Amino acid sequence: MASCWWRWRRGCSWRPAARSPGPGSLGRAGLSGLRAAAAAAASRAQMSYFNLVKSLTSAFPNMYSISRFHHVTPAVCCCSRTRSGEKYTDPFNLGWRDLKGLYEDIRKELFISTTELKDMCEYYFDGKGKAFRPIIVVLMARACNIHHNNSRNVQASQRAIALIAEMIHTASLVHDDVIDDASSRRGKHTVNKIWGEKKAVLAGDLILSAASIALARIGNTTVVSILTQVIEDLVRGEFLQLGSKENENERFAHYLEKTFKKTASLIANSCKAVSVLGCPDPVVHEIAYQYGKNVGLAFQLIDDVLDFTSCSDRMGKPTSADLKLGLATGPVLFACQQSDGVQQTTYLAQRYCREAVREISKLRPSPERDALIQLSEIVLTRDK
Ligand code: GRG
Repeated sequence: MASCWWRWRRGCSWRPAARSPGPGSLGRAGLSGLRAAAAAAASRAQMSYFNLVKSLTSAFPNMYSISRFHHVTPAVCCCSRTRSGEKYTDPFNLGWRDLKGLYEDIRKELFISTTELKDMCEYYFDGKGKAFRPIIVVLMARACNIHHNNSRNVQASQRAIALIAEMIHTASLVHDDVIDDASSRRGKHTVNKIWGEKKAVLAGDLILSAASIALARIGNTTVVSILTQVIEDLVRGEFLQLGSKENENERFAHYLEKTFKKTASLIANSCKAVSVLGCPDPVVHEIAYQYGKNVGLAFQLIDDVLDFTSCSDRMGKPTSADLKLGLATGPVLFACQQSDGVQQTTYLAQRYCREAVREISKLRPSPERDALIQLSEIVLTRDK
């Protein structure tokens, strides 16, 4: 396996790819919580397989097919080989060429004179995040540009989308930590813990407004409406998370809708935005969107698995957090109607990644397209 950009950046180790994770491989911190929650949930009600199918297919008739769920084919994505025939490329190295100065440029966008507010808004733009979203965005931009007219350059407006995506993401993290009363993120105290909730909300607002100004400056109304949809989705996703479904049948659909809105929408729509800027073909826009959506869903499913299987030190934030907040994520929801929630959630993430690979493979071969394929494997094997 090629060197992973975020192991390279942050010195983290790989989780073994979940080729056939037996029950023994899951017994790490937080699993006892999973089992307890799963047992409690299972004793409350047994969601039948049929009802699960019904609830999922009715909520997302076009997005989700039950045949993707409970699938025990143990293969990860078929993405360990380069498809363009060119040298095996590391997604981070390739993407980072267009992202040099990313955080300095974001700090310029923030342009705040008040010292305290400036410190709060710049707090997470310290280079310690994975920059997962900007990397995907610039790789997608290049892949689409090459597909369209063999152009090897990322346009300034496309690079701006990478910055904007990271700013929207960060603003939502600041707000999310207030809602969850979280005390640590990325291995340090949260903004709300240091400056208090009220100021944290305002800092999140300011980052979001700076992102909106940068978006307006691009001057493309289609792109503006694509990315403002993300902001609506983030809020609606967070709102969905505040509620729960009494009806067991609706719980999984509710979880997947929340997952799309909270995490996948930003990745899907940022990918779509750069494709619109780089290529006039709506078919390409849909490929970019579908790739981002599927990778985003897989990313969040693995995030939910890591909440059970990883430890706080590695994640840089508290683990088992979802259970403590009373949130039933994939591992618990699957465990309600069969034994192995973590494994089934991982399989589901694999299915989404395979779909992402299928979509992006429709573009003309390029190192950037291969890097996006590789990135989907990194999503599955990341350990933080
Ligand atoms: C629009 C400002 C605004 C708020 C909307 C609070 C809220 C309402 C939305 C929250 C959305 C949210 C925080 C989703 C979590 C997504 C997620 C998986 C975050 C973790 O991403 P990583 O692992 O984090 O990429 P790093 O720290 O590496 O950036």
